[in-house]
Amino acid sequence: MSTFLWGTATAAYQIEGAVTEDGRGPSIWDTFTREPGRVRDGHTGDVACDHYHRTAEDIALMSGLGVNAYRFSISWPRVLPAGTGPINPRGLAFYDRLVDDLLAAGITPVPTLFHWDLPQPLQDRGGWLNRDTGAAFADYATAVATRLADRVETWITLNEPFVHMAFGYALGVHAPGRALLLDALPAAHHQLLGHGLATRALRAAGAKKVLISNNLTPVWPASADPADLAAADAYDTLHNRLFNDPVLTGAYPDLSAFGKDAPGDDLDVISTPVDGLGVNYYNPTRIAAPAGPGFPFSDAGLPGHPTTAFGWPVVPDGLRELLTGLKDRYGERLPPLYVTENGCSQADTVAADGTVHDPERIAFLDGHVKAVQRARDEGVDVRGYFVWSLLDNFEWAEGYNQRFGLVHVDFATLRRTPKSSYHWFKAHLGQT
Ligand code: GBH
Repeated sequence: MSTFLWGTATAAYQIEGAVTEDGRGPSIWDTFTREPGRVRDGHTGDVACDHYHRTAEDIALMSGLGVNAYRFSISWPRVLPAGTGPINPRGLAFYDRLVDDLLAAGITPVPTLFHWDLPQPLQDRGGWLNRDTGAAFADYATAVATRLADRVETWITLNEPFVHMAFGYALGVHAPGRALLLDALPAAHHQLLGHGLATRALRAAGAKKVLISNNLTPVWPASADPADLAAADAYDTLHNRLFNDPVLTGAYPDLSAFGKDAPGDDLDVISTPVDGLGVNYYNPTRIAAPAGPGFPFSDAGLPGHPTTAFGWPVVPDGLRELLTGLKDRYGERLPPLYVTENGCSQADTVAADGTVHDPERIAFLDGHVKAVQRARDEGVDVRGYFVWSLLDNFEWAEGYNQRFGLVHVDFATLRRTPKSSYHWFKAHLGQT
């Protein structure tokens, strides 16, 4: 039996800063954050947590926490500033050192190749609406794995292609800020194609395990009314099945509720076997019949539960339901599961005595870790759990206004302060 991975997760644009250093090229988030009105308070990732210059301190924080794994993302525009073409040696060297330093600290590196920071030159050619981006992604995967796969065993291709498609291309609330509604669907297919091509490229370069991390949600119909049931089924198709079925079964779900034909090509590449499925879980979603034109469903909200600072409902058993539901749906085709993100934002402040007291986060993590254990008791093969996040960081359209870290960051001084949840998690790991 392999060791259960207990870790923390971060993403490059959310923590690194140093956006013009050592030859890094611009990403779509550098562009988006400069457009007025896109991000709350006009915040950008220019400095973020300054992790690029504080990796030693951040690795020490993880050593102190006692985790055995770290999920981070590699910035494509640091490695390939133009998106394709020549490698930027200084960009790749940063991750090479990071991997060495993690291994020296006894922490297994688990890199994600794409966590939403597409090189801007590729967006100028359509980004994920352009099928060539899939091939470019595979070349980038080759460049990184050729350098790191001698030491990195487990790789994640994409982070949450659903959220990137929905927020970035359908609704326009994330970079690249396109609001194409259902015409965003090609961004799903090309991300999936990129995932499949990159999976093959990673293996060819020596990667042992390849995962994709999908943001998944249990879908709860608002009532037993057939219109609500049909809407819930449509939402489940779009949010969960669109990015799981092609990878795990080689077939798209029926998209007729969206008035679309599913793509018929590339499924052999997309369904290249993976060694695990990354599951990012935040909350269930309650769905009702559409309230107007546009999408064949509407979000009914989920009252009656505690909420995070973001207003998201806290439903720990939703994670058990999600994990067991995957086993029920995919059966023998389901690879081992890794919870690659789970966590909550809270309005954390440093008290006069220098401590950060976050009992709601402790309750959140305790409830969700127990839910994972219940799923394992019910026979689901779960092999890892990563807290989102190690540090408070740049929370996309919310800027620095939502704090998800086990470690508080004062964004004026960049001072790190472990929260009480950090001490709780450390003690909890000691018992597992
Ligand atoms: C992840 O996305 C990202 O991978 C990560 O970068 C990010 O920082 C982190 O989570 C925290 O946001 O409207 O109440 O039903 C999470 C995607 C999409 C999950 C919105 C929760 C809606 C909650 N999220 N979703 S609700």
